[in-house]
Amino acid sequence: MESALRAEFDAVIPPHDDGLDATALAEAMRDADALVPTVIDRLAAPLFAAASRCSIVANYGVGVNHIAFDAARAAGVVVTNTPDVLTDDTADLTMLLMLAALRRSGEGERELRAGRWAGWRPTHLLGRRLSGRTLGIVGYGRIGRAVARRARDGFGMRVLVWSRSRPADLGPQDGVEFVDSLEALLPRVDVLSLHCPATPATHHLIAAAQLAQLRPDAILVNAARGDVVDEEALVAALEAGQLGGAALDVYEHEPSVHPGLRAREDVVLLPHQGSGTVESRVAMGARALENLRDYFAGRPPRDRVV
Ligand code: 8YV
Repeated sequence: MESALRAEFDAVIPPHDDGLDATALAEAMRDADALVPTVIDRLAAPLFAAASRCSIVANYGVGVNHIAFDAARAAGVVVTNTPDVLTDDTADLTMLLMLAALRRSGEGERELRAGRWAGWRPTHLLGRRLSGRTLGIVGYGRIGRAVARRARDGFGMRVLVWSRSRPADLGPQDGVEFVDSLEALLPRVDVLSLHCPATPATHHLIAAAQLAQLRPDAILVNAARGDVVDEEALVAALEAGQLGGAALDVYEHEPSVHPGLRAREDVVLLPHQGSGTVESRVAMGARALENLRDYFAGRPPRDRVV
């Protein structure tokens, strides 16, 4: 992306992979016409309230919950994201999380690397089968649909879906059952997988009351955003044996991860790797660039969210 950006724009690219703090972000927005942030750049409301030259934030990523988009809208700043190009990789990683939790692959690898493996035994590290189980999907956007397809076609799973509003185009061709409420979905699933955006309405959508409705052997999978789950409540529910495990790629307070999660063998923990393939990351850069190019050429950017 770097050379493509430089070819078309007078680009200032930090010499490191870290996010920018509020001061550096304010400077960037004051001095540049456009900003390309990532999920680790917190674009809080005051940054938009301050007089700045920046008129477009072309986010590198699909989730925009790190951007105060009401403030962006009020300041007349356009916000775009990079959907589609990371859908397959994020859905693949979601399947990996499900398999890792049910087949106890983290436990197995930790045991082997620690030199504790004593060889094959008939009852050693027995997991549970993913194929044929019932999957509950919360949020039926691009990624939710891609997970549903994989689960149904690849693993013969029964797929139940709940989202805040029933998708208008949902039909028999989807091969999923739409459930009217989250409460009705929770007790029916073996695996609950979250694919909704992080908004005020989805903050702690999965909290103590919802976790208590899951089956005691159900697995919670989250490759969406950490704060959709009340992490404190999740740890308490796991400790109380209210669910059978969790497999997470995102956390409430990244990069810090609740010690109660890190301590548990029945929890799979990945460091926000959903779109982490060369293919996705290159395509995300190209998509952000395309949005910038269109905007500055006076065309509507295809991925405008604000
Ligand atoms: C990205 C993501 O790696 O696109 C998203 O919403 O969570 C990740 O896939 C990250 O956002 C990049 O900024």
